[in-house]
Amino acid sequence: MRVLAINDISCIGKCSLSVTLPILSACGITCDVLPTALLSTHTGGFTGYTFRDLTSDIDGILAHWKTLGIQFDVVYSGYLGSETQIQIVENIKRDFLKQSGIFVVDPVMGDSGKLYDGFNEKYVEKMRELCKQADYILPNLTEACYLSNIPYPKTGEQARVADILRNLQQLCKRPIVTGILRDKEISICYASEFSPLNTYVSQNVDGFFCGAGDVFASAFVGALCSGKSEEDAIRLSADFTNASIRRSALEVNDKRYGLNFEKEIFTFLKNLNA
Ligand code: PXL
Repeated sequence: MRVLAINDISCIGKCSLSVTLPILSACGITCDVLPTALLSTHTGGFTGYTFRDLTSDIDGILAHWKTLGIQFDVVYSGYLGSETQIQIVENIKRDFLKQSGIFVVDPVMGDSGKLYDGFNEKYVEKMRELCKQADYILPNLTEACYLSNIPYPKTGEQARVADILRNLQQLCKRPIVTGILRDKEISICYASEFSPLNTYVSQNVDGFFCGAGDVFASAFVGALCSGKSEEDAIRLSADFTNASIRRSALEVNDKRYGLNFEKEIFTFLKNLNA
């Protein structure tokens, strides 16, 4: 089983490839990487970070891979720095994903109702095109609202989850929307083969952690690659993410530094292999 993870390297802050590599390796899966950008930290809450766009390296990397005849079982894309990089990922899916392979898109663009630094509506439009190529998309609620053209819920309002999923299904058959808050609960809502609206509920822990979406998505890919059904993969990766958040709420003072997911890997693997 060979996964290609396309994502940035944020040197500090435990997100993107820094999260995906250890989680997939722990699952016993080969994780090859295509770094999209090199940042001194991620962009969530830090100021003054450096950002090196690696687009100009990618053509040469892909040309070399072609000479090796490499093909992937899974392509999983995350943070992409530009519309050009979205196009490159579409081409990678076409050229390097096995016929029976799985394409997972985490449309990393924003959180808490807002787009991250450097993204705009044109980028969202291009991301919709990429989502159309995907087998699974894993937006958080903010990204789901942007992709589905439904306003992000105001304080006290509930998210229009059924509408959001219906609109997302016009892009991709299997949307999985994370981070839907209701009272003391946080849910993942998804459209499956069996029903247009399924919900997996966890207890919410106050505080926003950067990289939680990457922990969830990486574990989801790891579980799928371990032969789990979509439903089981969602449950296992949600439990792992939730346990990591719970631990970090006690251990991490500055939430920008990401989740202490490392010590939860053992339990995740035990559940994965139960
Ligand atoms: O975890 C999402 C993410 C990934 N990569 C970069 C980010 C963020 C979120 O802020 O800034 C560079």
